[in-house]
Amino acid sequence: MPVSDQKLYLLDYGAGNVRSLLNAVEKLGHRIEYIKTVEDFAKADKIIFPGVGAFGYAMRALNNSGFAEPLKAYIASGRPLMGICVGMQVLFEGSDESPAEPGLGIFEGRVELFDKKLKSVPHMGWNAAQVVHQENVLATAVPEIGEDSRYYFVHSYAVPYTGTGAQRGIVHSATRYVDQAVVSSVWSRNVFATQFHPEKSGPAGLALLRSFIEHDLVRPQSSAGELRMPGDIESALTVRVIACLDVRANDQGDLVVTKGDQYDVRESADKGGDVRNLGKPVDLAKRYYDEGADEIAFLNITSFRNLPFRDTPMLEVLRQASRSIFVPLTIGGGVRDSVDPDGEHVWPAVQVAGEYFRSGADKVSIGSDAVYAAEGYWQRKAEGLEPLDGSTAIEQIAERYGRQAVVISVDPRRVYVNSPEDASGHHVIRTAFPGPNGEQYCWYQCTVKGGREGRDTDVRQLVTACEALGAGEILLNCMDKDGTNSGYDIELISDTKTAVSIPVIASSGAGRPEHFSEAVEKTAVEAVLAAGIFHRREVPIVAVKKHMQEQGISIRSAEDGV
Ligand code: 1PR
Repeated sequence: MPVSDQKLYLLDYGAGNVRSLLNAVEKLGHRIEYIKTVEDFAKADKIIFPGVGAFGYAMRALNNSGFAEPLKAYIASGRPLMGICVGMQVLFEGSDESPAEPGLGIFEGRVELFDKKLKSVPHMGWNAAQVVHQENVLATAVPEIGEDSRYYFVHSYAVPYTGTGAQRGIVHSATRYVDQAVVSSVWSRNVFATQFHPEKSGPAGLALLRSFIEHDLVRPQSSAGELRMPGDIESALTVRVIACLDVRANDQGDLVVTKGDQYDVRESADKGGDVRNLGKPVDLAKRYYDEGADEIAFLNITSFRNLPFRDTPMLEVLRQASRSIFVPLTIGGGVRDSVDPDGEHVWPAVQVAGEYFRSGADKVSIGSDAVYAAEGYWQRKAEGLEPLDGSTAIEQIAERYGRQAVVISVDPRRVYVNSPEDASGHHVIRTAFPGPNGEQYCWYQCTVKGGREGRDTDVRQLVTACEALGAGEILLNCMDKDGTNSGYDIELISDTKTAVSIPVIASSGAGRPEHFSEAVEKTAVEAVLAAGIFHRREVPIVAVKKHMQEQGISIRSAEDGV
């Protein structure tokens, strides 16, 4: 059947962002329809089954919609299915994530929580999918999965790779995350499924999706045999390089990418005092994708002034950007419970986040509201109450869309003190960069509303509370360093990195390629972010990656990104 005539369907159980996948399929020149009723299974020639969020949520949704049995029957019929992420996990018997909820049981085995002892969880970033068959029969069958390619993974649970027993007939590739080897793709007859997200894996991921859509990925019979042992699977996780775009309306009302010096985004009075304009958000983001950025972040920096999902130009930016950018997109700004200007309508933060996800975001970042949430968390603890009461945006968004979708954007500034006793109980560090009066210590004060208001909360209190509430990642800015080009605040980053077990993104102050490698080598952060030097074309992303590679830091190569 000509590819153009085939009926390609998407099995969406309403978990979250399928926009990225739709965009990727459209980019490849194909149309995809939603499975809306049980009858649609009979019409489908091929099904893509993406998954976002929790295992239990996915299984309940499949069962409640009556789709679980038709899906099994579809698979038994021999027609092709591609599962993605949780869409792969539910093919197994069950998961630690939701022990009460059995999986579809197509494959033997269970999904288990990563062991957090030696590494950050979730496993988030670009890693290799290493074909496990000894004779490599399968490597040539899906040429798009190459040993050198990197794919975007984001998950806290995985099927441990053993290379024995039932895995012989089904495992296609495995991936190492520090001390653990896990299954990264399965391939059994007409079912091909990946733990990683092809739709977010740049050109390498799009090539794999194209292969599924345009060819028949049916596993060759001859492929049973010995598999590589877990110890042979090498670690290949890369450090992510993220381009960040601070977006706001300028004085003419147009949305522009701006960039401040220590959060002040206006030109000096003698230059007119206008909001600095460094380019158009979608154009700039596309440029960074083409140049090999591993992730793009948009921060809607004046969203505390108005309701973000009334902010249709910003949503339009996201929609347009997500049509041509196939790496993860984060959006921040205004993710909080909001009241309509008429004072009648309350819009819960989870709804604001939902609007961002539907417009193409993969993650939302929460700034001010995270500080208030952390303050509430510590208050409840102090009062002997249950600190996790489900009331915060972090808990609600993590529950609905998965914790990997919740990034905490931290906007701290240094408060210098002469001794730890002067810090009113806040977590202090001894600094190698003394304060203006020779103070040897400092604590990091959290701010809200774009740095306009300081709070009586320190960064350590914020990040530990947010991790407990369900956040998946920390975007660690620093107001003292922002826009200075003088390098990251290594003291802040090191201190924060040791306080949490979720990934940390170093941000603020990058001015030279050496600053990126310094942050990785000294603090072991999972990702490095910059804004100004990329916008002003002072240092291109490839130069940063080339330098990091020369320093022996694992990065996603330019060929994979461009
Ligand atoms: O509080 O949830 O509504 O979110 C508002 C978001 O907007 C927060 O994430 C906050 O960081 C951001 N924001 C608010 N005001 C500003 C400002 O600059 N006036 N931007 C602002 C903060 C910091 C970084 C920046 C890095 C790297 N920008 O995102 O990109 O510091 O810069 P550099 O490489 O040039 O040094 P909410």
